[in-house]
Amino acid sequence: MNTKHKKIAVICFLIIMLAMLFAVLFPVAAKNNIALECEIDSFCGEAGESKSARMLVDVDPNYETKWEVSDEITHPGEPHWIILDFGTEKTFDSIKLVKASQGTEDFGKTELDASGFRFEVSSDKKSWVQICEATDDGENDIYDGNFTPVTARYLKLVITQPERDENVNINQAVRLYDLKVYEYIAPVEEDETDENDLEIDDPAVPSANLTAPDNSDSVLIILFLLFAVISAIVISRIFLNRRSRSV
Ligand SMILES: [Ca+2]
Repeated sequence: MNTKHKKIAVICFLIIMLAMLFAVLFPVAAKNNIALECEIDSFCGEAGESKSARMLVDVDPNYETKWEVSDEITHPGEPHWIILDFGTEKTFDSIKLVKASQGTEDFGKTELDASGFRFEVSSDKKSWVQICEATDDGENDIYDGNFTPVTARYLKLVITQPERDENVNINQAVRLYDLKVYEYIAPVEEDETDENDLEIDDPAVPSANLTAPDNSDSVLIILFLLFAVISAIVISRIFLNRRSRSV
């Protein structure tokens, strides 16, 4: 392999590595988790202060804290539930729920993973609209829910199957380590038409008018890739120049 081929190989390698790095970093940077700013409006119970409802939506990158509840006294025969309050109406389009087996204390215990649950939204806590539901979801240790953007103040999680075993008592303990709710950001180019569409009477009802594809992600990815190519060329030149001097 001559010097020219080595140079091309180094550039290709650096482009791939930088593109992979941006691909990992980009989704994190692009999404706003509004659950971090919410208040816990109400919940069915909690297994002590160290496993409080707040632990479901705290800053917990390594999944070290959990909300756990197994209260059969307050709601016998009824599902566990929790309601988040965003303070004002927010528009969001995806949810990420981290179950027991991904958490530090229960790591690998897939039998403890909640397998049935649903999410509902409301702006008055009287009229609720279901936005997504999971049934027999025991094989997934993390649940990713994507749906048509909804605008609402309250988000309710109802657990219908607290563990992987479908025959387990509905009041059996449920352990959930993290819940993220990602805010929907409307495309910039959607101006006058979208403003009119957003004036809906009941913001809790999913609106088909808010489903326009978001092209901003593609533009940013292209910019990142261009930056990766330029960075790779610069780095490879420095690297090869140093090698040629040393030789
Ligand atoms: Ca947590």
